[in-house]
Amino acid sequence: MTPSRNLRPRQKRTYSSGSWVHVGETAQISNAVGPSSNRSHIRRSVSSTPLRDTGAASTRWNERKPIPLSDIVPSDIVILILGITGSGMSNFINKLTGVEEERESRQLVSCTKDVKAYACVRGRQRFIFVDTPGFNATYMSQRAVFTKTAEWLQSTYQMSIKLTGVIYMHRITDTYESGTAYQSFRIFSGMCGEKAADRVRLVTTMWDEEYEQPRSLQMESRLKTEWGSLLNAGASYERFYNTADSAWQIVNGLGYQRKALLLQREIVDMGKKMEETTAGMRVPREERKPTGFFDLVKRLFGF
Ligand SMILES: Nc1nc2c(ncn2[C@@H]2O[C@H](COP(=O)(O)OP(=O)(O)OP(=O)(O)O)[C@@H](O)[C@H]2O)c(=O)[nH]1
Ligand SMILES: [Mg+2]
Repeated sequence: MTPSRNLRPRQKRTYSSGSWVHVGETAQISNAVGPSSNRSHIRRSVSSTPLRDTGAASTRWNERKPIPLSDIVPSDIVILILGITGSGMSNFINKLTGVEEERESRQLVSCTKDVKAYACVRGRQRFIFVDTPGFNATYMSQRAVFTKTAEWLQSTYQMSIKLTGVIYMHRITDTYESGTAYQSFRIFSGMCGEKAADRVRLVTTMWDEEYEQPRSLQMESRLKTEWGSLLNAGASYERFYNTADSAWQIVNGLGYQRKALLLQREIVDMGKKMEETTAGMRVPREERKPTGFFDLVKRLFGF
């Protein structure tokens, strides 16, 4: 992340979005979605047909709280969101749910520090959006971010929960030269594998500010080349326009199908250690991360 990252004041807004669900309150919304203690799941045929957009549901709980892993059930549509710090992962979930994540303050450093799942109901379907720390998080090494994400993926797969989508975000205004973007994408594609590529959406953000700017179009075509391996395997590329409709269009396009990622199969089915997996072998060896204020200033301003 560069210090010039565009940080805008957060405003409470009402979006066309799904409703929030608190743990234990899910049963009040629909019989189709129940808490782990009452797992009467929706039975539906698995298909890749895009979801029909059922429109907005009013926000019932104007608060955003993560739900525990144990509350996720196989009938949920689970979507994991990955990317580099500041690419817009949390903001994307804000737009889907209509509720802003709690944030200590406007910061130059990365905000999301853990893998956190948020539940939201739209129509009669419960969606779980999983926010993650950026691959180049300020206080965490790439290995630590990878390990946290891999542990979450391992646990959910062991609970028979498969992902409907994996969204990888990149700001169209960011450069690709830093090496971080290249490395992060390599780790990401190693996590997904070719067999699950059709579950992947490669999303560029900031199009509300950059619409049809020549430099963005140039970056877009560069990214499509950089991301060619996954796109050729069946992943799709999408633009995000920073609205609820744009976010839901991307999510609905994923349909209902669920698949295991390569990383999950490698760890759970093949018994590999995390560092022996395709993605794990692409994670650089542990580097020291800034721990104190002076470390952080040095990192941000390069002295
Ligand atoms: N205009 C605009 N701003 C965006 C967009 N995506 C993200 N932002 C802003 O960019 C900043 C960083 O976005 P976040 O969603 O918090 O970043 P993140 O990917 O979660 O990264 P972490 O800080 O590591 O958690 C916030 O101020 C967002 O409001 C977008 O598509 N358009
Ligand atoms: Mg975040």
